[in-house]
Formats: sequence, C-alpha cells, structure tokens
Amino acid sequence: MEFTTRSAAELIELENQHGAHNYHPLPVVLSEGKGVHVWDVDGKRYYDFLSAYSAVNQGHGHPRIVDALIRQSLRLSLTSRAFYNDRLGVYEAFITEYFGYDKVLPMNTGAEAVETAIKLCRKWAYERKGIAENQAKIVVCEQNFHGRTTTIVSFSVDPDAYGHYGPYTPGFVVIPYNDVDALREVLENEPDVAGFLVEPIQGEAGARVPGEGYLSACHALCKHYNVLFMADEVQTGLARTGRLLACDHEEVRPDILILGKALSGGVYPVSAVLADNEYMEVFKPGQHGSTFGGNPVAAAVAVAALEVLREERLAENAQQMGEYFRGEMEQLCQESPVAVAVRGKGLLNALIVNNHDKKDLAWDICLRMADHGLLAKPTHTNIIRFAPPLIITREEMKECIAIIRQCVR
Ligand code: IF1
Repeated sequence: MEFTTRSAAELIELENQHGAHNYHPLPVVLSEGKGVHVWDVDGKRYYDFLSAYSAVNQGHGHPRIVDALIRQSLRLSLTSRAFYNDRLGVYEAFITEYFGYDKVLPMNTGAEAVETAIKLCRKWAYERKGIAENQAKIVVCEQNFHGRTTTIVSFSVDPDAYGHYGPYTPGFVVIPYNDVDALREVLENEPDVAGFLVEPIQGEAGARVPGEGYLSACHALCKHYNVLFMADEVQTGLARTGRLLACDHEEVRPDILILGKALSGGVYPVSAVLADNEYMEVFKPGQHGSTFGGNPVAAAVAVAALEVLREERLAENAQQMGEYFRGEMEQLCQESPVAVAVRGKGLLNALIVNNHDKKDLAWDICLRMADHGLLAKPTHTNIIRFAPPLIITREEMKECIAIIRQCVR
C-alpha cells in the first residue's frame, strides 16, 4: 500500500470535510484493484460486485487496456478536434465495424452521449422528418436513469434526481416502462414524436428486465411511425447482459446506439453515439462537440477494451455465470425469508430482499457482505445489485455465492 499514508477513518473524514456530500458510500476505502478484486487501505481484499456500475466489465487494471492507456499518454494525449490525430480515425473505423453502423460520434461520459443522442434526434426531426421548429417530443420511460445533466434530469421521475433543478427542459413524454401499448398510444396520438429513448434493462431501477418481446415490439412501432429508437446501453452494453448489447437478445438494431462506461474498461471516461449516415449527417462542423471527445488516449483505450471483450469471450462468460448465479439465488429465495426474488440478465442482477421489519436491510446486508469480503451496493431500500467483472471464473463465483448466502441467511 505504498501510496497510502493515512488511515481509512482519516481518508473518509477528508472527503467529509472537503468534498460535496452528493454521495453516501459504503464505509470502505479502496486503494488497489486487479481483475475481480479490490483492496482497501488496510490490505483487505474484496470481490467487486459493483464493477463501478458496470464500467469495469473487463476487470480492474486489465493489462492490455492499461498498456494502451500508458503508451498513448506518453505519445500524445490530447489535440482537441481542431486538428486530426493518428488514433481517432483508426478507432472510428474499428468501432463502426464492430457494431455495424456508418458513423460514430465520440464523447466522454454517458450523460454526454445521451445528450448527443437527444440533439441528434431533434435535429433529424426538424431537418429530415419535418417536425415544426421546437415541437419535437422524445418519449422516455418511468424509472429511467440516463445521467445527471439538467436536460436529462428534466425527464427523471426520481425527486432526488430532479428536485430543485428546474426550470426543466420541455419536450419529453414519460410513459410506463415495459408497456408496449403505452408507446403505441403516444405514437398514434402525438404527431410530433421524434424518438423513443429506452434502457434495454433499467439499471438504477434495480435490473428491471422488460418482458420478452418488449424491445422488438417498441422497435417495430418506432419504425412504423418514423420515430428513432434510441437505446441507452451505457450500462447494459458491452457484454454485461450476456450478449454484446442487451438489444441483441431480441435482435433489435437501434437507430441510435448510446455507449459509455465499459467502452474504456473503466480506466478513462469514454462514451460514444453510433448511427447511420442518414441520421449522423445532420451534424455539421461547429454544431456539436467536446474538448476531450475522441482524444487519442480515449481512442486507443476503447479499441483495446473492445478487443478484450471479444477475445476473452466475455459475453459468453457473463451469460453462463449469470445463469449459475441466478439459479443459486433462486435457491436462496426458497431457503430464506429475507431473500424474495432475483432478477437480471447475464451479470447484471439484483436480489430483492424483504425489508418490512427492517427498513435498511439491503444496506445492512451490504455492510455485512463487505465484512466478508464482497462489495455490492443497494439501490432503493430493498434491492441489492450484483454486477461483478465479466472475467469472473466459476470457482470465484462459487465462493461469492457462499458469501452472499451466508450473509443473507
Ligand atoms: C452516478 C445509477 C447505475 C446509466 C445509464 C447513462 C448514464 C448512466 C443507463 C450516465 C449512469 C451511473 C451514474 C452513477 C451511478 C450509476 C447508476 F445508479 F445511478 F443508475 F449505474 F445504475 N445511462 N449510471 O446507468 O453515465 O454520465 O455517469 O457516465 O452516481 O450518477 P455517466
């Protein structure tokens, strides 16, 4: 622990004193990570079952991704888009081929990529679809999570996320998630809809998996009404749910694909929007951008991160380990009155616990699991998210299931 000279308590106190209190972390202070593991400042080892909200799908400190990061930062880190650089085009060719789209627009954070998709969609609506200026509407779902910008929180239904951040950006219609009829009704009755923005599985809502056929039915409706189907795969994407994209489970190809998080394997903020020419061509020079978007380090890192997913067959492993995990958790739900249900896909899973007698039960279980060497994060008061790096082996998963089982029981 060569970098750490202070105790966990001191480090927590520093954050308390000097950092804004916009988070409530578990009281664990981490200083190292490798593969599926992280270590705290006292040298205690944990299995990481959050993976930085699915950013570290390839595992902590993946040597190939870190190598790309280091080598590219030593050569050239940032030029801005005022000039060309020798990494960006290579990356753009690679990622568009990888996902099968004509074009990519590189950004940094997930929220920026969602903002980019919203702008693209609106611009397309005015310039191509013929919607009257300032009338375009985008349909979104209840319990969505798409990021923290003022526009994005304008269509959140979570008071913590949107409260006192108004005035809000208009132009969004909120419908229930997993409800094809609700989408049909809006599209039938509302002529000015430009797009439908959806998470293929709702992450923040606790791995809410829609019914089979939901995505393909929504996609077909969008096609019929000439509305852009925009998939926010920032969290579900990149092998997490057992396929490269969660939309792949229903063979849906989004008109606009939004990626982030694991696009860098967690070493750097890298996000992207992919679309075909007929949409992406609405952006002309000067109309959108970012200082860091598409920088050489991001480009090099993203190529390595995507190669690792493919070469290590992480989607397949996520699929297999996910089935194993949910099977064992279903068993646990039979055995323990505390565990109510498990849901998810691949390695994006959540355990619902019965918190009728103890409101903070999910939090308390997470504290106990931390004691036993496994880090997971509750969402709401009765849901625990389980999302380990996708490189986890069956042996490791077995050990983790034993820890979870013991703590829940
Ligand atoms: C936080 C949640 C997860 C996302 C989807 C866009 C973004 C996110 C589907 C924005 C980000 C994060 C952000 C993080 C917590 C986390 C989260 F609980 F808040 F919802 F993962 F489940 N689309 N999700 O999930 O990406 O701008 O953050 O790069 O603390 O806000 P970002």
